[in-house]
Amino acid sequence: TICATGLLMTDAYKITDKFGIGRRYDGIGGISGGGATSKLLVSYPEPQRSQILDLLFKKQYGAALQILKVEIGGDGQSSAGSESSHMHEPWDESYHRGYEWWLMKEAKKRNPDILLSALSWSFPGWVGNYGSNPYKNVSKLAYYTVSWIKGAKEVHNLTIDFIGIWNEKMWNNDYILELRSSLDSNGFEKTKIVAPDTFGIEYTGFEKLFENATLRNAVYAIGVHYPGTELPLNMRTNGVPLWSSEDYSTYNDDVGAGCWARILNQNYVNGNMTSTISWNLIASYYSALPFERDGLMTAMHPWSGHYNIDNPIWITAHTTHFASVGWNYLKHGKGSGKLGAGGSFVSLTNGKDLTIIIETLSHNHSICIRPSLPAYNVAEQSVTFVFSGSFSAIKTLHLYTTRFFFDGRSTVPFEKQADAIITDSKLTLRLAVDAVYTLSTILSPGRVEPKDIPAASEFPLPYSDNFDSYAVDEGPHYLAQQNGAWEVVKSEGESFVRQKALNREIAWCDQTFVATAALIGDIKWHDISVSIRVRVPSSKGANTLFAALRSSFYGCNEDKATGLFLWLNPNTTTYWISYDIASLRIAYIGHLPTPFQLDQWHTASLSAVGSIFSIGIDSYSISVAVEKGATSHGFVVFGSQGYGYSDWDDLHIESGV
Ligand code: 147
Repeated sequence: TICATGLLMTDAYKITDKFGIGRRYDGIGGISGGGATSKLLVSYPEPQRSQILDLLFKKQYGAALQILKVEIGGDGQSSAGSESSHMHEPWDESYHRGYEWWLMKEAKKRNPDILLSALSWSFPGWVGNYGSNPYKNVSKLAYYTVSWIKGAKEVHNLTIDFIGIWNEKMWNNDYILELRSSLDSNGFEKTKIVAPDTFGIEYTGFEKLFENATLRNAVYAIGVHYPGTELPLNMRTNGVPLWSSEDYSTYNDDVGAGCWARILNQNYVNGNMTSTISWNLIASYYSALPFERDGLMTAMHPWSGHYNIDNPIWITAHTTHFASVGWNYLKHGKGSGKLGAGGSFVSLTNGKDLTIIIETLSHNHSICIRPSLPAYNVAEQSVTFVFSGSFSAIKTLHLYTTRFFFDGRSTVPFEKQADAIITDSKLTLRLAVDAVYTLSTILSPGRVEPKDIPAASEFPLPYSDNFDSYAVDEGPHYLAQQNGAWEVVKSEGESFVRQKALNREIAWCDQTFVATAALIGDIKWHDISVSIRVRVPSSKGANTLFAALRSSFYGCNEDKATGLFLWLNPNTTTYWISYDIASLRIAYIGHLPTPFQLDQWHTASLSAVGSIFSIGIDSYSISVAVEKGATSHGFVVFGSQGYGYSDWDDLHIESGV
């Protein structure tokens, strides 16, 4: 508000605990998974990999996250890939698959207080008796989930603090009760249930569950997704802790950082939510997969070590460097609320220390992926904070600022300023538009970041992997499984990668089409050659295999994948070439001189140069002219139609011929 004189009007805001304090602060977190969002991170070289982990987890350094939420892999596609289940089948159990165990341990090394949370997106088929409903036998599902929590403890010495039900699908009251009692009887009384992890209208009605005391006691917090900072009144007032257990999912430029700043404050101010968790933790998947760069920072060039410290990292620091889990918010009107000329502020305290976080993000500079953001205005303003209660004696507060400009000037994130001086228990600050301010009795070093981050480079060609350098169950570098579970197997002196899912999973994606697939490389590849050895075991083998070049559209859109596909049918001579994964557009059908034998390694080669696609199977080869309209560039991909084992070894990729 600007007075007639041109001076800014000053609005006053109380900062006090005199009339009690607000809700308990449960922390800011990031999600690894849902799905495969950290796939490329694990392949980073040192020292970059440790630098990135420090930026995410180390206390008072970068984002200094307080919660790490991971996917419990279910072998099915869950956004940017699939993550391996700890039990592909009830008899195929391992706690050495994927990278979430590794990530949780790295997070704990950097912050022993970080809280761990876990949630399933898909489930292996057996959990639901090979149907599509995981709640068919709730004790089976509880056994599956509690086995994972037990594995975390017994194999990795990780304590899981929070566990969810099923990401963005309907919850089930019987299962919630079964899970609670199974956790308790297995010694996990302290593992708390957060539910239902659904969004929009879907969680309406969940609060009714709290009319039942047993259910109410089984659940620690209501976790909602993408609430747009608002919750229905009956949820806001029923006293149960409220979390935005998945939020953000926005391209991590400065508008994304603005989104994150606005929701971190306003999830509490408007919705009484006391924890916000970012999907995702780090954008560490190929940029051509869905939801490019929707993480707090970006690390998608492991071959070069290049990464980006995006500003959502420093926006997180504005809160996490200055408040711990277990602190309390100050009440609305007593230290938290909206500002007169737009924007918001929250205060957090442990009874002695005080932190105030202010954001003045304008509408167009803080739009998130969802839901749509109603119009509002923000203007430059002057604010006066009036301190009383436990805070009346505070004389100075450390000050940290982030100013976004959106006019070509670059953002200076999380910068330490001169301390703010409180006079007569009052502090007046002039607030710019599109800025974040932290005032705190706690001191932080401010922004300190690694120097000399290597430049980005293209995926290195030629590229070979004989899969000999991995441990059993490990997922090979850069090979991004999209459906099924692609793991290193060692048998009879050989080391190779096997697709291990045998049955259709209880899917998270809506698609009904089913193919296992793993991709590697660069969406820009057009003239490219690949050779790989492939074998289908006679026991539990897949029915139809494919290898493809120039292939695009994965994630939940795998059914729409296009490219140049070679298909092989074990035990027959028939092969075919298609322009899509669904084989709707067939280019050629041919016959091998001898049937493609089971239990034998065969060499498949594919090469695309200009409009000529050449394929070879062992000593047989043929070339076809690629039709107009076929996809001109994309990844190298392998897989099978339907489920069953397929073995892959000696991958070699080079450009051109
Ligand atoms: C969420 C998923 O839980 C994440 O795994 C990831 O896919 C994320 C990407 O934005 O989205 O799923 C949602 C899908 C659709 C909506 C909300 C969440 N929606 O339409 O509101």
